[in-house]
Amino acid sequence: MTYENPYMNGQILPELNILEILRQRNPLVICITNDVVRTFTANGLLAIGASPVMSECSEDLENLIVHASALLINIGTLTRDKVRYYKDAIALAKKHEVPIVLDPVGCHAGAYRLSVVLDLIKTGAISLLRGNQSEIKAIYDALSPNNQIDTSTTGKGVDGVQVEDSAVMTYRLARLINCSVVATGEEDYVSDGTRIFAVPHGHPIMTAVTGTGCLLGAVLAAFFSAYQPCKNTLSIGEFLAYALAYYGLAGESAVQVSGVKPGSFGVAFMDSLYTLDDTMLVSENRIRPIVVPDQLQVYFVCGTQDTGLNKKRLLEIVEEACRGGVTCFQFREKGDGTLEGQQKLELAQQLQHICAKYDVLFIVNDDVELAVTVNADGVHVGQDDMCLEDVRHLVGHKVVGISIHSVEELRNTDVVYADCVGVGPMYATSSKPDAQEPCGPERISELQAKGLTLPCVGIGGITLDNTRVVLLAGACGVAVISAIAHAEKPYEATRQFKQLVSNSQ
Ligand code: TZP
Ligand code: MG
Repeated sequence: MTYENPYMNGQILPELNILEILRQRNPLVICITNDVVRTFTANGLLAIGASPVMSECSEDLENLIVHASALLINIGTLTRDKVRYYKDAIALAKKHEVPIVLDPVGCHAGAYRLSVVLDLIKTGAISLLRGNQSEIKAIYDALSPNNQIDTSTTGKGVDGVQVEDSAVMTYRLARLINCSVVATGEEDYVSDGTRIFAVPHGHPIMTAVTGTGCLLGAVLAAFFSAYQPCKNTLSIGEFLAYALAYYGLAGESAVQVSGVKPGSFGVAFMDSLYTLDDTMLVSENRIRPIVVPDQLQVYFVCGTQDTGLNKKRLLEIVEEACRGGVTCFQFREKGDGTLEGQQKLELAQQLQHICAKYDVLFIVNDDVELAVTVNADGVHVGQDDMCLEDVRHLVGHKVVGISIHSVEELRNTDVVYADCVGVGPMYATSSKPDAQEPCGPERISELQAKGLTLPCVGIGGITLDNTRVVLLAGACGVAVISAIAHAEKPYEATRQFKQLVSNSQ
């Protein structure tokens, strides 16, 4: 295997046994799928250790659904009768709390297909939407007509949307329809509406064997049954990223046996799905965490030092801020009288719970151990804290943020281990007693001119009045403490920040 993930070299890898759990559970996956791929899908599910059942009518499904771990709906060979059946199936799965994976095959190619897919999504019962990037784009464009990802500059059609665009689109669609989204292509993207991960797709020969995309939908459905035991270590997004990594790796190892020959590959692929194990999945480590600008639009930072050491008030403010539309929250508990140990941990969990409810990224300041213990979405460190390489090794695929104040600091920072940057203080601030001299928004442009490409936020003395200037200087969002924490109405203040940042992009 030649793939190198620059983020992760030498990482201390978690002990995961996803494939073992999956195989032990032998989940029953009910497949309502297309005429072309039935056999391939059934064999593929058997190879990964799942149990396939193809079902073709509601009466039959009603009996089967009670035993099911997941339901796959793949609209590949659509007929008018089937649409009725899909809807019945969704209602049944919903009633029995069975996760549903929808594969919107070809919905970018025909208006009728697209309308059917949109109807099924509208039920609000889909747990995961899995399509290729063109299909995902068609759905995104249909649901978000004023917010299309601009591909005109890339000179490519729908099959060639830019990498970054696909990640953004996957994230936005997941939030829009409130379910996880997987967009496959040369690189696959997955988002649960909070986190985003990129995973290499495997080998190009996979696209020459019909059914490999459709089987992936079924495989992802099977993986749902293994999530519950992993949920304290992995977010659903990261868990699904492991499923994609497994599938891609199986493709790569199969080619080594079969060579680039579609017929032999199909057979070798089944064998690889069957034999690949957790040790290989974890050690090959194909997963790359991604942070996109959208996630940093309004970044609220707070701890009890900002609420007169009042824990209850902090929880209220964070809930208001989440409701008002912050995209990211950083728990920064620092200074005289602030909480430590068990009390800090419990507060972190309460805050995390609030953030999860609103799909807001939950980041812990400085305390890498706490971030790992509570399984936060990420950690943010300063120049004087633990070095970035060590942070990355400890937190795996979590978001890693770093504070950078100057070009000199940028030179001394191993940015390859970070996902996003806080630049500041932009202006004078009373929230950080040891803050350096304000550097002004120009510092962001300066750092970018010196090669900083990671998404960054301006922090320090941010108000509604200076937000635009900070964005114009190159920030994709603003990080604030007092302008929200000390606002008379934190909800209203957040809404105003959100509106301002959204309108400026
Ligand atoms: N880092 C640089 S300035 C700052 C931090 C944590 C404080 C920002 O607080 P405020 O109230 O938004 O100025
Ligand atoms: Mg720090």
